[in-house]
Amino acid sequence: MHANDLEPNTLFIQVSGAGLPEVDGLFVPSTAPPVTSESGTVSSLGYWNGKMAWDRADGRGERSPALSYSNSYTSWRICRLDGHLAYDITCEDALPPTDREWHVYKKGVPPAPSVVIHHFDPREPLPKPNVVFVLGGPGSGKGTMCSLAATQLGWVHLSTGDLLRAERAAGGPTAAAIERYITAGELVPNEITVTLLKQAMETSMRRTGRVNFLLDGFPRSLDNMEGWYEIFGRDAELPRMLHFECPYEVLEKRILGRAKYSGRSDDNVQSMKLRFDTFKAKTLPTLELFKSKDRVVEVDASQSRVDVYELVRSSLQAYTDPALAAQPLTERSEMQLGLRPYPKRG
Ligand code: UP5
Ligand code: MG
Repeated sequence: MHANDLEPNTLFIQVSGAGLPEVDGLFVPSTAPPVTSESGTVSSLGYWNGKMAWDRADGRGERSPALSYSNSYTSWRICRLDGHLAYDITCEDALPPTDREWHVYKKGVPPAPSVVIHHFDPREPLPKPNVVFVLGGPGSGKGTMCSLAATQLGWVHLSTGDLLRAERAAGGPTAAAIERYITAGELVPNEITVTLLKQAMETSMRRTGRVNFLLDGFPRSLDNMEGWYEIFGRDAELPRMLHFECPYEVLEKRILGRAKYSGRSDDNVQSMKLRFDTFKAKTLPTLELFKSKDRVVEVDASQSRVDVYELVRSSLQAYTDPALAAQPLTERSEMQLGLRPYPKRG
């Protein structure tokens, strides 16, 4: 590939836990001038040996780039402050691996470091996300449609219900409380939900660089909305909302259909009724607020999945990357849309 075809290197890398202060730290896109490497490859700005490369952010390293790829050894390498190699990992990955252990170079016993790639400079505040709230009764298809928009259109799907269930499964100090509220079909207190949501949005933006968010099942109450304002400020533009409208009988039928495989403690007739009551009492006032500010797109969610998805796709179109929108449906998306059967379980 010609050097001019390379995308600019805009990534940041955080190395931590090496136990070597001369290795741990933040690495920024390399500013080393173009030069011919040991394998004869001419580098370009931010690159070394045809792959992205980084310098230490504190400028204290002897070698530039300090984190780069070696063609001769087909390995990624991290230097110590004195310029000697500290860690390496043999592979041809385009970016330094973040999911495997790095080897201590030649000798020594320090632990493998944790390597995290950031899409925004971690020293700067994050950019403003572009948020669309997705509300609708239990079983209205929020999860299904948001998941399709994530796979097909590149939106980040965050379901507050899923975040709460993951937190419950992690068994932290709030797990028991979350379990009580969910099974009773009631709303989990704001401090828990809004904190999880904020963390998930930040982590996702840093790790993926994506700023288009579908927040599935939020805000479920005016109280949730207060929590939102506390994080994003009252002056920020009110997000838009997709409202999935669907009669109760259809919702009940879908939830009971899903109960056969979902394993959810609230997928039963009794919890379903309580969830729907909570939706009417707590969530509909939020919807009214958004309607009064003209921020709602109504989606008739009782239609077929294909028709509902078409409405969702067109409402998100203005903010969707056209190249992603033009992709054919994946097999999984076809299954989610009911266009292809799910594989039989063995
Ligand atoms: N299906 C989907 N679309 C279909 C269509 N068009 N035609 C035919 N079938 C369709 O869909 C449900 C089922 O219907 C699936 O089998 C699907 O294949 C089929 P799904 O996409 O799962 O619907 P969804 O709207 O996501 O339903 P869900 O049950 O997840 O909605 P809830 O709002 O009840 O659940 P959530 O996970 O958001 O919240 C659970 C609990 O967490 C809440 O009750 C509450 O206790 C707590 N919570 C909070 O306290 N605060 C929060 O902010 C969020 C949650
Ligand atoms: Mg859901």
